[in-house]
Amino acid sequence: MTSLSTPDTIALPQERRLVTEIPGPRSLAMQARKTAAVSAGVGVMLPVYVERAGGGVVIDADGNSLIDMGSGIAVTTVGNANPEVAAAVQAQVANFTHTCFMVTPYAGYVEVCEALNRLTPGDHEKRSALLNSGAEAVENAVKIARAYTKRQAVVVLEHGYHGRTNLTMGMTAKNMPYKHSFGPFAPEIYRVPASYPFRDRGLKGPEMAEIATTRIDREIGGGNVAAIIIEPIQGEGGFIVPDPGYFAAMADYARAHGIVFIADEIQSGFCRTGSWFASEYEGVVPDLITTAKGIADGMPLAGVTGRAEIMDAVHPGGLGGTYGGNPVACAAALAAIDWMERNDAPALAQSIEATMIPFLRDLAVQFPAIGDVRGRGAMIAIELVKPGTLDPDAELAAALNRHCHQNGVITLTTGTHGNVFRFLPPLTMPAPLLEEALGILRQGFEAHAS
Ligand code: PLZ
Repeated sequence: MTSLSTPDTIALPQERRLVTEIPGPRSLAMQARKTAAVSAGVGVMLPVYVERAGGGVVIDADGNSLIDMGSGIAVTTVGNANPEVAAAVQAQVANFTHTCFMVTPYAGYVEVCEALNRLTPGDHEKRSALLNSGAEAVENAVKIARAYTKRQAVVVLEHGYHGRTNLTMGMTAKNMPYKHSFGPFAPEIYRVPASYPFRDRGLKGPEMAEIATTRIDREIGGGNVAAIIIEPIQGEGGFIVPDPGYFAAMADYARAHGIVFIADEIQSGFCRTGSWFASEYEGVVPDLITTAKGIADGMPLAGVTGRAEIMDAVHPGGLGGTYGGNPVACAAALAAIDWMERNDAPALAQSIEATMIPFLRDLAVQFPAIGDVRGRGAMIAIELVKPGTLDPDAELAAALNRHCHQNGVITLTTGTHGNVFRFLPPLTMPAPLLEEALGILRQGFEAHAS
């Protein structure tokens, strides 16, 4: 088994190396203990038990070194156990682990809020609040929007994903596995069409926005809506990049009706898409923005950031939680953000896109099962269909996923129909490893696709 040396003293070899079947015997033994100890409701996609990770690799209990094309679902953007983040966490954890910011505060929380206010789109005056998870950030954004507007309705999109708590589960589109048998859901949630260029039969972004806003006018009334909340690139829905103009038109509609426009950038934010925030691609300045995932390299941290007058509309004490903005998570975030700024993280994501998109387009010419190639930066996907149709091919996505896993590449599927194969490499992925992962994907197509 790999010896556990500290990440800042010995870099992990950046290689794909398989020494057992995937999963290997040690992982399988642990998976048997998992089945006996952990609720069956908590699923595991690939039961390799991790011992170390960094750069572009994950090393398991059997000594296999796998290429990481998932970043723990878009979280370890600056590299798993990034040495600078690890050092900041170690220093903080040795000083103090917790006080509760609402009881006796500390500078790290304020500094993360200052960074969020500075880095998010728009140069207006902003405020932030820190929470523990993406779902909690979305819940708080809705609370804030309702307090500010004194309205109740919340508008979300088809294919949207916002979390697994009761409110955010209701805001999420997909039944299985997120909602099935877990109702009743919170009231006053309304779903309108998204822009999904591959499936909109030629309808353009502004036309899809017209359909969505007409629906809001007719069925809810714009004046009753507290918030419209949209992922600028839909993540769990299938890495759906809206057609140009859709996102901006929805923001314009919100502004015209006094509705708080919230961008859920939990998956697309923090340089993942080749800019700091994906809202920037349409020049949209959201009223509020939710962040999590990439903000702190895996330490649990999330934020809501937005216009000062909206964020300050909540009564004092109305926002908070025991752990929100935990000092160790804040230290990680400050180190991760500093790394992103010094290493021009948006450019790193763009260079991943520059490698992946041409490769996948080329693959799509060879394999017509690839109906669509899309995404930005290091958030890239292919949508798989029965050739020549729009019929989703979830079986092929599952077969390719298995192929990649068995050959030492950690990949993920996504999408309302489970037929989207997605890539979320860390920005520290060495170029040769990225090429190697793509080569294994090609072999998967050769073995499984027509
Ligand atoms: N909003 C846009 O992508 C989390 C979900 C994984 P939490 N996406 C990964 C799973 O199956 O639970 C997500 C997101 C967007 C909100 C969330 C929720 O963030 O930190 O998982 O609560």
